[in-house]
Amino acid sequence: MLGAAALPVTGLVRAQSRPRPVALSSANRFDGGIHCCAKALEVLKSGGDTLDAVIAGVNLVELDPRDTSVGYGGLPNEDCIVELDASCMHGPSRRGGAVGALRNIKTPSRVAQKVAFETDHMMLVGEGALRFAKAYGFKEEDLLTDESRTQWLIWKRNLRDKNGHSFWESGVDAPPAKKAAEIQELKKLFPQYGEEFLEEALENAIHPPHGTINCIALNEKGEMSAVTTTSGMAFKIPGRVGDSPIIGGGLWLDQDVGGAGSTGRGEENLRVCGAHTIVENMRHGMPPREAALDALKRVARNFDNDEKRLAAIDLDFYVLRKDGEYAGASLWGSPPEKRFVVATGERESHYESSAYLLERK
Ligand code: SD4
Repeated sequence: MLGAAALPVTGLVRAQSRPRPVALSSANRFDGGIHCCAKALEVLKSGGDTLDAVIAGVNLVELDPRDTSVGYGGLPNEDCIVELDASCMHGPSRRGGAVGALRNIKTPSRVAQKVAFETDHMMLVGEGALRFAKAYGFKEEDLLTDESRTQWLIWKRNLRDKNGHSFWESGVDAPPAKKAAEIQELKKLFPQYGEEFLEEALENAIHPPHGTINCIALNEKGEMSAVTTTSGMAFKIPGRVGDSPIIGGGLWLDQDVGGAGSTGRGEENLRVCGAHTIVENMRHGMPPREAALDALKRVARNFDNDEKRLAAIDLDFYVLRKDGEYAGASLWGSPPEKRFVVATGERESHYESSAYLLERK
């Protein structure tokens, strides 16, 4: 128990008493994190395994087409194909599994769980991951929705050459469209969508969004597990994987210490090996909040602490220590306020504010 011995004294005191069950996750739109943690806690309370708990939680979000950053309905790559990434770690067995660039399967977290427990490997990608999933009976399905396909089309129409031209518009000599004119144009082209959706799609075309869900759980026996699942960066190069399926990057869990996971720009997280760094920080005595803020400081350092360059980046960590202490921490604070979700034996699924390193002026 090297890690536990390195925990601060307060952590040790709590760790020795019976820990309360805790489920922690990213917030996600449409209260995705709230539903995820409620489900995970329900499984924990009924005596289910911690990995089954977190996976049951994130499955709700993977299957919800409204969350365009995870699973079914996730925004596609630049070829208009949805490619999903997921990883999981199971504390008691110390096993882990991951899939990258997996197509046509709505629940990549479940495939990652199969990789962890049914193979001698840690990670399967692309075509091989799909064949593996099908061998285990996962159904191949189209992961695009009308909404995600339309968002891709609006992104495609906004790609231009140096002269402001796109083949995806009529009129060779059409001038670059102004945003207001573009919305009117889009309203004509997609009359089935409201202005709010089209405004969002246009914004997403200019600043491709990110999302992802990470969930970490602790049961009353002190066992822990964690999962991260995502459709990755919108309109990415086919085959691109971010941090979510990289064990140690978008997810890390050490049964002796705790777990951490991330959402946000995976490339920057990978450059600091975020989740692993945070757990190691806790092993050496940092509380969850400080452990995550330290990892974020390393991200800032990679940009010479230049806030102008960092302004283009978002990165968020979620941390749960073995004794039940937890934190969320983001590179940037408000606005909008950064939140995470937690559910415990004492309090149902609710939002809490994340700590942050930098504040937008
Ligand atoms: C990734 N962290 O693939 C994930 C999802 C994301 O911008 O937010 N991408 O990097």
